[in-house]
Amino acid sequence: MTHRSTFVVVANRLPVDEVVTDGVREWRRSPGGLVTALHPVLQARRGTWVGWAGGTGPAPDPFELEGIRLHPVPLSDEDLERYYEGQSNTTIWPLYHDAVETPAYRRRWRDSYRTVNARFADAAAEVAAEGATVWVQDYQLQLVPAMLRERRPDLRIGFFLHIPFPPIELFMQMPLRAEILRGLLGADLVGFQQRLAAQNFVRLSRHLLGLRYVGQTIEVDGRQVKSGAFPISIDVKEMEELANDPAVQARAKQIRQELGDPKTVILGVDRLDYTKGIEQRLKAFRELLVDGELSVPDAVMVQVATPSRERVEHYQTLRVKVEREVGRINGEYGRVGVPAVHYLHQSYSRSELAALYVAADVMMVTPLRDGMNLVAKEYVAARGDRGGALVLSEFAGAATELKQAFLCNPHDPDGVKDALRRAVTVDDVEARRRMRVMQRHLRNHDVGRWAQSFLTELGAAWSP
Ligand code: GDG
Repeated sequence: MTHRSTFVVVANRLPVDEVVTDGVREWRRSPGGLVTALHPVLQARRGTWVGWAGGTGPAPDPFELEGIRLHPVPLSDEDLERYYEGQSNTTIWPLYHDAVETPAYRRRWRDSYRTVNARFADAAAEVAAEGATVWVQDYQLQLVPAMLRERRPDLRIGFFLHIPFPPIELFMQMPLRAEILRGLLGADLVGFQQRLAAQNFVRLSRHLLGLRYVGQTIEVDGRQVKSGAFPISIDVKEMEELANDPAVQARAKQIRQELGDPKTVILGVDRLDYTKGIEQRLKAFRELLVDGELSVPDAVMVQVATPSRERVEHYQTLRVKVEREVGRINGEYGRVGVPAVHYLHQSYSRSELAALYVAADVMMVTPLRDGMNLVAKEYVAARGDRGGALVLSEFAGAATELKQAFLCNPHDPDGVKDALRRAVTVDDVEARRRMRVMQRHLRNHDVGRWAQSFLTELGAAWSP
């Protein structure tokens, strides 16, 4: 018989990876703020996480790992192509990010999105105990709240969107628009990263469905659906400890040496995604080299671009563009043994990332649009009292909180150049002052507090 939980998380991906050591397969918890934040609640309440385990074909049987029950949902190759790469990442992802790439719409992707969302709703309905709290995550599963309410009206349902929610004019493009909105309105609480996103959502409910709202609460079929901003964060303590680990400190020194002991190390860390503004930041760096305001080997740039969604066409095109630009900069400004841009299309361990944060004088986070951007927060947490400067796009959710960063508009090349110039030349005292203020903010707003405030607003008991 299925074990039923009073607390259930539903997300596209399970927080585990399958690893094979010496021919033996086992599951390992994958790192990440969401799972860290929810782990204590899941553990205390014998909670269940519903999600895809990776791989296609039949799903593994439900299992338990470190006190969490994991309930895999299967995806076929076709689901992966249509629901995940198609509807989720070629329709919704670009549309919700201000259509910085043109979204594509296909009937068969929508059909698959519906089918897969229903499969997740069925799984959640199966594992949730009477009156349980179910927390659905992110843009891949926007139909789940309504589908779940239909199956299980006794549940308390929360939904959190990790990416931006677009203004009415853009949202209205989507053929699935009314169904998605009704899907979200199946929740009791719909959370966003930003206040503006929550406003877009309530206005849209009036515009598209003629619903009434008071403040951030919408009335739907006699129910009250609350919405609001719950800016996500990181496990601040974990990143501080990691950055202070002697091995990480030593590695940071070694990285600087390997880079040729430059005066200024400029760093970018992103999934290779067209929303992240990687080309814009390379352009700013190149122009400062052209103008002679920066020169190699005094200043070098390290760009980690983690492989992501490699079967989606927009991502393949982006990779070509970024790599062409890196090649161009290195061709013109590198020297034998000293490239201007160290470009790394690879994945790294948490500790290697922390070492890079510690090694970097300037961190560039320049997305054209980003729900939050955790890299910006990780850099600040990793700095301790070492100073350093953060160049941050106004279009990242994080900009609302990290006001002492060097803010810029990534669409304006002169603005990015100016912010980079100021970050490179800021004096030590001023740099430390800015970093201290941002650190204080993060210590009071870590991911645990994020989860707690969402669940409290949802009316779910936080402790068992
Ligand atoms: C979505 C929203 C929102 C990156 N490369 C490696 C690696 N990373 C880690 C970073 C960071 C995470 O991945 C990326 O998080 P971001 O927030 O920067 O971006 P998205 O992936 O687009 O996340 C975003 C977030 O959801 C949470 O709500 O902030 O706006 O788009 O933690 O450190 N980690 C490892 N190796 C890598 O090579 N281990």
